[in-house]
Amino acid sequence: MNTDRYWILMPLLFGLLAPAVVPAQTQAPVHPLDALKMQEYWTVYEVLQASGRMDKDTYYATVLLHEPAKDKVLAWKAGDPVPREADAILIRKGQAIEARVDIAGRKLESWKEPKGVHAPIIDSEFKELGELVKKDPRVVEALAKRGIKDLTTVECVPLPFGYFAIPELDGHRIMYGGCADQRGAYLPWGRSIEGLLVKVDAVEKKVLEVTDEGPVPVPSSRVNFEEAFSIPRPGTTPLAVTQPLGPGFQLTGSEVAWQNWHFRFRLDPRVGPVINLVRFDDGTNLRSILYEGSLSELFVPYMDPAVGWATRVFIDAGEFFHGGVLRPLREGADCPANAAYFDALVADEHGIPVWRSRQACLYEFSSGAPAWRHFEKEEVWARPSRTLVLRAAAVIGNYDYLLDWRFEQDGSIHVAVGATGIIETKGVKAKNAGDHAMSGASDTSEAAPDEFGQFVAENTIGVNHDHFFSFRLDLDVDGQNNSFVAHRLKQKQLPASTHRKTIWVPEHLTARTERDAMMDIHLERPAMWIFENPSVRGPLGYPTGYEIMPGQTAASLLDPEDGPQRVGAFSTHQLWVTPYRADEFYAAGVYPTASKGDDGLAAWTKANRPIENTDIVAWYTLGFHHMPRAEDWPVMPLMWHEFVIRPFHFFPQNPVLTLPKEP
Ligand SMILES: [Cu+2]
Repeated sequence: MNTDRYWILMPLLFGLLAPAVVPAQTQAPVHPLDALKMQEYWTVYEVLQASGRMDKDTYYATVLLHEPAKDKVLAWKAGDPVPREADAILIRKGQAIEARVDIAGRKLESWKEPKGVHAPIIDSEFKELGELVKKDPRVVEALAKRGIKDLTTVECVPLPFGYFAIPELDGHRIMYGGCADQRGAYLPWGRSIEGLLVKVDAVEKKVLEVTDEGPVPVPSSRVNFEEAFSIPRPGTTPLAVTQPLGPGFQLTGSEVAWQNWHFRFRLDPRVGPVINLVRFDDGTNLRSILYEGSLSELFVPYMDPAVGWATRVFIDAGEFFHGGVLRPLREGADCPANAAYFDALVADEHGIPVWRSRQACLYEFSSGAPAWRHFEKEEVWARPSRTLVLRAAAVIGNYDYLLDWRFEQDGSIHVAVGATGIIETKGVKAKNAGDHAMSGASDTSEAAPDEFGQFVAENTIGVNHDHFFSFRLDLDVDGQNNSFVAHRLKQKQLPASTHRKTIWVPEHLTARTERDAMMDIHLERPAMWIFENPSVRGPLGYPTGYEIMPGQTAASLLDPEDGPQRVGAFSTHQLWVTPYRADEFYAAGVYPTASKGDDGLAAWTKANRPIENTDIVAWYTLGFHHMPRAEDWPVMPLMWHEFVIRPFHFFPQNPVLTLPKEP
C-alpha cells in the first residue's frame, strides 16, 4: 500500500481516523486468504531449487496462492496457525509442470507433468521468438518487399492462438507471429505489417512457415495520443475531492471494514482483485453474502478471416497473465485524490518476486445522487449516499480494463469493467470509407465494404471483435447451502371482467441441476436470477436471497463447434451455476492456451451436477460486441459495463432507510 501521505498526516492530526497501514507484502501472512508475501515467494523458490528437479530450461509461468479448503478457512480463527500453500506452473521445453509447495512446512507436496496442455506464454518466449522471426530470411525478404530494410524499428510478436482442430498442431507449442513497424511512433499499435503471417514452433525454436500475401503499405495515421494538442475546455474550474478527516474505511491487513460492509481482498496475478468473505453487519449479525468473487477469464475473438487475423482469438487472462495481469494506477487520473493505493508482488519467470506499485486503489465516492428521495406535500425527503470503490487495472497487450468492485450502502455490489486502451487495427490500401473499404491484403478483397471492421483513421481499419469477461461469484447467502431460483415472468390471460387482456406473473423455477441454471437473456422472456438460502427465512416468510442483475451484455455469435468458441464456451450463456468445487476457478480451464475446450465451465457442466440446496457458485458473463468507430482512435474513451449483485428479501426493509440526513 502506498501510504506516504498517511504516514505524514497520522502523527499530526488524524491518528485515530487514518486506516491501519502496513507494508502488507513484506509481513508474515495473518489470514489464510492473504496474497503471497515476499518471504513466501522465496520459500517456493528455495523449496523448488532444493527439490533437485529444476534446471536451466525450467521457467516459472506463475506462482499463485493455493487457497486452503473453504471449510478450513471458514473455521479458521485469528491466532490459529495460518495454512499456506502455493501453486507454481512451470514450463520446461514446452512441458507444463504443476508444483505445489507447502510453505509453512517448506516442502514440495506434489510435482505433476500433465499431458496435452500448454502453460501460458512467458516473457522470454515473446522476446526470443520475436527475434527469431525477425531473423528468418523469408521474413527479411517479405519485409524488403515492403520497403522495410532497417529492422531496428520492426517488432515481431508470436501469439498463442485458440484451438483450430488442425491435427498437426497436436502435441506442439505453435504460435502465430506478426510484425509491426514502429517508425514515427512511440508504440507499435496502428503500424501493423499486413499480409504476413509466421508460424513458429516455440519449443523447437523454429519458424515453420511464412505466409506472404503481398505488401500493403504500413499506415501512417496519427497514433501518438500523448502528443495530442491539449485544448482547455471552457468553463473548467477547480473541482476538489477532499476527505479532510481521512478515509471512512478501516484496514486491518487485507480486511476492509466500511460502514456495514466487511470483506477481504488480495491481488492475484492471474485474475486481479479477489474479494473474499464479504459480509454485511445488520446490527445484530455479521451476515455472509459472498465467499469469493473475482474475474475468472476473458475471451476476445476477432472477426476477420484474413491471414494474420483469423488466428486472433485470445483467452486473455489464462494465456497472457505471465508477470500478472495488473498494471499500476496513475495517481490523479485513475482514482480520486482521496484514494489509498495498494502494492502487490508477482513472480518473474525465474520465480523471483517482483514488486509492483499501486496495483489497486480504494476510496469512498459520492456521486451526488440520493440513496432515496420522495417529494410530496411541498416537501422533499431524501438521504445522501456514498459508495466504496475497489479498483484495479488489468492491461493485456493493447487493452486496458479497469476492474471495479463498488460496495453500496443499500447492500448491493456493482461489478464494473471499464474498457479503454488501444484497439487493434489492420492496415489497408484504401484511404477511407469513400475510397473502398476492406481492399486490404488477403482474402478480404471480395468482402462487402466494412464487413470486418470500420475505418478509424486513414488506411487503418479497427477490426470487429468481442470482449467477454467471466466473473466467478461464490455466493454464500446467510451460509453455504443456497439454491438458484429463476423467477420467469410470464404472460397471464385475464377474464373479461378485469377490462384487461393480460398481465405478467412470475413463475418460480428452482434449478435442480446445472443445465436448469444456464441462463440466456431475452427481452421477451425475462427472468430474475436469485440465489436464496432455503433454510433461512426473513420476517416476511421468504428465504433470504441475493439477486444477480445483468447489465448490458452480449452472447457469442460464433458456432459452438468453432474451435476457439469451444475454449471460450463460457460466452455461450450469461449465467451458469455450478456446485462448489475447490479446483474450479477458471471458466476456460487452467490451461486455455491451444486448449480443445475440455476444461472449464462447458466441460464441467456436461455432468449436469445437482445444485439445489448445496454450496453453489455463480458465473456471470459480461460481454460486448465492439465495432470500432472513429472516436475509438488513437486511444479509446473509457467505456463501462456492469452488473449488480443486490439483496432480495435479505433485509426486512430498505437498508438505507436509517441513513442520516447529513453524511
Ligand atoms: Cu474492443
